[in-house]
This record gives sequence, structure tokens and C-alpha cells, in this order.
Amino acid sequence: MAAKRYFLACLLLIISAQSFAQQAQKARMREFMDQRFGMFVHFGPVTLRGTEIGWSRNKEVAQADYDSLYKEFNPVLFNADAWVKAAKDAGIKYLVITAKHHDGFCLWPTKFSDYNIMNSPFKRDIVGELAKACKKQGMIFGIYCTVLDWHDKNYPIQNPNDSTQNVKGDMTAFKTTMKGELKELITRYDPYLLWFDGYWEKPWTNADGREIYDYIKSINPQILVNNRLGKVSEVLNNESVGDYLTPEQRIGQLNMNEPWESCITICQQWAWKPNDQMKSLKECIQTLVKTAAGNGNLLFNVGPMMDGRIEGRQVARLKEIGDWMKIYGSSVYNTRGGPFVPNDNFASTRKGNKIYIHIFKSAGNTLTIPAITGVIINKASLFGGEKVDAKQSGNAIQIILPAKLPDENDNVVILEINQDAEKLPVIKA
Ligand code: FHN
Repeated sequence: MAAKRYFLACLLLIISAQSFAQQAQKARMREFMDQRFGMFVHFGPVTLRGTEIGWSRNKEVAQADYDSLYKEFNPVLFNADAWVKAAKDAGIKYLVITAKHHDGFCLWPTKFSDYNIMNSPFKRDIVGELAKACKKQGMIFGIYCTVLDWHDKNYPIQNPNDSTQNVKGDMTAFKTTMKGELKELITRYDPYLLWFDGYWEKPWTNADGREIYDYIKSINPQILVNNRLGKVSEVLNNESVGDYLTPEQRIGQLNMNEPWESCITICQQWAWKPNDQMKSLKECIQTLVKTAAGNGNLLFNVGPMMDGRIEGRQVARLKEIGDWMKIYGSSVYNTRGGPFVPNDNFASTRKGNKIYIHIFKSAGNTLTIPAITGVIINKASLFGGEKVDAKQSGNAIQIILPAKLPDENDNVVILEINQDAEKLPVIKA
């Protein structure tokens, strides 16, 4: 009888521990999704050539040349506090750095590979300095880790641009190195999230992804992991590996059930490229707003230059976004997407009894949107308080904007309604 009681007590303990862990993960994910806006940073020795990180190896840049760039890599103007300040000035809440991209170069002093920053002229721990600056400035810190590694002899593919290669590789040894590097990164820098990338090549299996995911969670169950360790990348299900979806270079569809984050470049290239085309302020703001309106986060990428600075025009653009967020931030941070499915004319976010209508295009100064069944609009106003005429009749709501539109990037009307807007069903507009 005593043995039975003991067994039941242990079972109860395990079940409550699992449910506590699930609740903790849910709370962490909600906290992450409330941030809405992150900065992605793609950086490495390839900035000396201004070509794409990883992908230009053995293409625009000969492999031997690419793999020797670290010997000249000396970003003496790198200032972690300045990068974090540029992010904060944009209203950004978290930062993700490419600690190791597909080219295999490590921006931290690892004992698992000599191909690291301490063997460059720079000899400083870029990942560590960024982690410290983020902590000091209250910025959530995340780390990008590549799955594939074209430089590692144990990885069976040495570059994507050479079909003649015949490399044996040793995936067991490769994963041992990966685990060693991940343990260093987790225990030294305490990242809030790990952003994996490069799951698509044949040698890597879904089971490999699951093995690494479980290993990470065994070190720190709180760490959020994106969905690019496994092979299933479009949905979160029993097959997929990871905690959130990661649409790339596009704004994700409205999804009220699965957490997602779009990663998009401020320019065209991920790593720095001289005179690269940069997005306008309107495009930056509308990208952020449409992402939030879809119930997702935006991880917005900058590529610092070879001397370690983020180029001035990108810093200036980030500041302009931040100036907009200082006024309209409450319509993005801590909101939920919807209830309206975003379209080219407008999108919406919601918090409590408020629906923020983000108006991109209006017929003259009038925007007509679908009525919301059973809802009464108690007040309609612009940010700053100016009242707006918003009438719901039949199957439509008509919003009349003032003759002079307050903002050329995104005009936001606040609808205060008679109930919790976050409980409304999704409405196709
Ligand atoms: O190959 C990478 C690319 O260089 C970049 O890092 C993006 C960012 O998400 N991910 C991969 C392309 O899908």
C-alpha cells in the first residue's frame, strides 16, 4: 500500500512539474510576443568584401579568399553599447546576433573551433560584449546559430555552390561540436532565445533537430527556440521542432494560434553591402505595423560595416522609426493582431477595449471597414485625442478622417468599444 502511495505521489509530482514548465513556457512566449520588435544583426569577416554572408563563399568570393578574411577582420570601431543604443532608439526590444553563420566563423572565443574571433586581429568577444551591453541597457539578448556549417570538416557539405564535392563528414562528431558550442553560448551569455537557421540540407534530419532542441532545454528549459532546427518550417505540430514560426523576407499571415516572427532586412542583403538599397521610412513602419496586425513579431535586420559601425543612414532610419514608435508604440507593443485580417488599405491591432485601426490608404478621407457584430463604438479618436467620426450601420463602419492627415506613414484611429476587443473573432475585411 505504501509503495502504491509513493508511486502515485511521484506521478503527481512529475505531472505538476510538467504543467508548471508548460505554464512557464507559455508565459515566456507571451512576454516575447508582447515585445513585437527586434533587431537582427548579420556580421562577420565577409563585411571586408561587402558580399552576402555565407552565400558568397566560393561564389563572388573564392573559397580560400573567403576563409582567410578573418586574418584581416578588425572592426576597431565596434561598440556594443552603440549597437544597442541604435536598437533602443528605434523602439526595438530585443537583439539577435549571428554568433556563427553558415561560413562557420565564430564571433565568440570558443574552444571548439580555432576559426573564431580570438584568432583575428580583433581578439575581442563580440557576442560577450553585446550580451553585456544588452543587459546593461535592458535589451533582451538572442543568439543566431547556424545548423549547417560549410567550414566544419565534419559537416558533409563544404559549400552549396559546388556539386562536385565528395566530403564524407561525421554528423555525430559535428553534433558533439554543436552541443559544445551551444553549452558555451547558453552558460556564458544567458540568451533569452536561440535563433537557428540552415536546416534544409540533406545531411541534417528532423531527429537531429529534436536531439539538439532537447539538449538546449535540458540546460535551460526557459530558452525560446525558433522553428529552424527541424525540417518542418511552415507549421507548429508534433513533427516540427521549435517554439515559434519564422517567415522570412515577408510579413506572415494573420495567425492568432501560433507564435510567429517575420525576419526582414532593412536593406536588401543580410550582411553589409555598400550602397545597398534601404527601405523607406513608410515601408519600415508599415512592415512593423502589418506584422503586429498579423499577431506576429518583426525581427528587422541591419548589417554593420567592416569597421564595426552600423552605417549612419541605417542608424538614422532606425531613429525615425523610434520617433514614430514614441507616439504610436501603444498600438504595437503588448497588442494582439486583428480582429481584422490585414489588407493593403488598413490593418488592426487590439488591446483591452481598444482597436487600433492603422490606415494606409483611404478613399479621400473616408475608410469603410466591416461592422463588428454586437459591438458598440463608444469613442473614436486619433492619437493625441482629436475626435474622429466613426459610425457603424448595417454591415459597415465608416471612419471619416480629418482633411489634413496626421501621419504620412500610417494614420492610426483608436476605436474604444463596449467589450474586450481581444476576445473578438477574426473578421475578413
Ligand atoms: O541563409 C540564411 C541567410 O543568410 C540569412 O541568415 C537568413 C536570415 O533568416 N536565413 C537564411 C536564408 O533563409
